Amino acid sequence: MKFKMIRNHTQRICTAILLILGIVQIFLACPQIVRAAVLIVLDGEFNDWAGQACFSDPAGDAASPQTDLLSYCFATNPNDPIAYFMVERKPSNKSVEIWLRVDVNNDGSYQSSQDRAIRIQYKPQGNHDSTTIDLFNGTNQFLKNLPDVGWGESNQDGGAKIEIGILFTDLGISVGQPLRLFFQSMQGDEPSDNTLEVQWSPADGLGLPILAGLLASAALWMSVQRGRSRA
Ligand SMILES: [Ca+2]
Ligand SMILES: [Ca+2]
Ligand SMILES: [Ca+2]
Repeated sequence: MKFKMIRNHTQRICTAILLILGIVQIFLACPQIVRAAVLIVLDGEFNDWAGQACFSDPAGDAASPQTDLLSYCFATNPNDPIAYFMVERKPSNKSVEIWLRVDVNNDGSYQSSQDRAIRIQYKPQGNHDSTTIDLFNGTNQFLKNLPDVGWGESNQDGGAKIEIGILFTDLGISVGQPLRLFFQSMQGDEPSDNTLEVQWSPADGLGLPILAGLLASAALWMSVQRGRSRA
């Protein structure tokens, strides 16, 4: 009888260990679940956007080549309360005004005071860029200038791509909050090119805290099994 109890106890411990090892193996086999393959860095280099959520926009649907948007992406880094965005237009050495419009309260309108609009005045230069980024709310009220939150390609690099990072607090959102967004280029005072609207819940993704949570659950399960075996 005692031998059977010891055998059952050993089997439960082995099962729990296998469960923990299985969870670890799943995360090791899928490193993108644990962390982004590459962290987004605001540095004017755009290889970090490979594999992130990106959407294309048709070429030739704008009022001018320099306002013709071609793609946009969005991402977050683990444990980093910043929403990162990349927008690409046709290569050009001309300046362009692009708006990132965010439906913060996710009600299908971009015109309430909770909503946000980020104005990107992108001016590519010879070997650098001079870009100004300002924050407005949905009623077109200026909130503040956002210094050092964006980096665009220089003319030498094509003058096409810009990456920006906006603090969750500046967007007025909390982690995981669903919102809608789209990019819009301007030709003078008139919209030239609108991208498709997407819905997104900026979050840290499945990071180490979730892995730790799963391991804790496995440990708790093992502890409960131990308790049952003693009863
Ligand atoms: Ca970058
Ligand atoms: Ca376009
Ligand atoms: Ca809204």
